[in-house]
Amino acid sequence: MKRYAFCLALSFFLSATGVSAAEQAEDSRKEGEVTFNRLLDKLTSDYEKGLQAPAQTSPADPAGPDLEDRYWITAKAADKYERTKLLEAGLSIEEIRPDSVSGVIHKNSLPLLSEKGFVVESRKTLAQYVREDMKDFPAADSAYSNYRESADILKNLAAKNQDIASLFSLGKTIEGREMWTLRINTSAKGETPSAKPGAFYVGTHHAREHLATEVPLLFAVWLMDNRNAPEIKKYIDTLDIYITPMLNPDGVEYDISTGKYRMHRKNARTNADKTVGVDLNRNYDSWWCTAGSSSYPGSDTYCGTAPFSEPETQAVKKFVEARKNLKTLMSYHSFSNLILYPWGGKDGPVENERDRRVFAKMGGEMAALTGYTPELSSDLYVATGDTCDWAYATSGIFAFTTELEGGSFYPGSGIIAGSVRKNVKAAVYMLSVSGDPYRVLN
Ligand code: 0X9
Ligand code: ZN
Repeated sequence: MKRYAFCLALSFFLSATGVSAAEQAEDSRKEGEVTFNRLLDKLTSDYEKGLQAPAQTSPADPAGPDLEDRYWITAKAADKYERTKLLEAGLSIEEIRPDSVSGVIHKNSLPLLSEKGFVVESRKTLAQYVREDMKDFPAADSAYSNYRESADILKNLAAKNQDIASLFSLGKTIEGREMWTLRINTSAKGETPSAKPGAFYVGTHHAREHLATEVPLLFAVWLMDNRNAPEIKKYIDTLDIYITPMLNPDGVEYDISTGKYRMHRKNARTNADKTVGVDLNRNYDSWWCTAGSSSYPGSDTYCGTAPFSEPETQAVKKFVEARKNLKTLMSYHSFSNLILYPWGGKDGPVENERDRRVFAKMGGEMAALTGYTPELSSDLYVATGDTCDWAYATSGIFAFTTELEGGSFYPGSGIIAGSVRKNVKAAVYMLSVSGDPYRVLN
């Protein structure tokens, strides 16, 4: 089928029958069973409860000294080159405007900014930022899944769909948590290899980007709900699908464990200087620890002591290298409404002309389905050591980063349902091309 015709069919399916097909099937489900629409309903009602409970949404005390040591700053930056330099100075860039950016920086890195001539327009400690700017706090965000809840949903899906789904772990984190992965394949189970073309969805490299767990997790639920719909069944029958909603469970739990958000981005590694965490999206072996990455352990963009020094990135390496059948990868982050594709660590697109066209085409289609903007990663800023550059460079995988919406790390649970619905469409599109991504050029 021609791409255009396929997209029309897909969007008709999702809007007219697809997403709502689960609603129609809902009545026949047993009470207590986890389904996509029940989860979305719960999210909506939890959000409403949260809004009605001022004690839960009103500002709380900051989470301790950790938030006093780091700043939310706005600095002048006119282009991607200046943004890259700011990343190298240890700023994690979270908001980009035409001539400035905002993000998080450790107090020890602030002198470096002035040494390098950067103009800091405003700054406040994260404790102040939490008090003044955050819309929500963990109690009111109970709709988001913590480690145990996300694991329970995946276990439930695997148990209820044993003929096509299985659960395994990519490996253990530093604190011994599992990186649970739902595999959907009609013949192979667990870690057994498969010759079918593969698609890999991975969430939450960055701890505080909690929406990036919900999207792949609820996509897994949606897929299982719709497993018998012909438009979906054909992908389930022919592909090898992997969904790891929470790659960084230690970081996630560290971020929420005090009952107040800690704005933690990295994993839970205790560094030599006692600071916490390595930026997992700077730890892959792709021009490691050069542009857009910091070698200062306290920095939010700290690259670690070596490429793949961390169990989480090691696990992805082992997983990807053992599966030559993988064709596509989606890594979920938040919050800039973007669909990004390589290169990210080098200033320019991938060299192979055919691949470049596939990236642009797939990025454009997924952007149209989500309402996000497609962009070459390095046009945002050059940052080395990310997942997608590595996956494409070493295995030729068409690897994308989705920067979900939200406008903040903690946009509240009201954002989840809408974000999941639009990203399910893009995720299904990725399935539709995973058989042979080069077909998008026909
Ligand atoms: O900087 C990152 O790791 C990602 N943004 S986030 O705000 N979620 O931290 C974007 C990665 C895009 N990749 C490159 N530009 N290399
Ligand atoms: Zn991120």
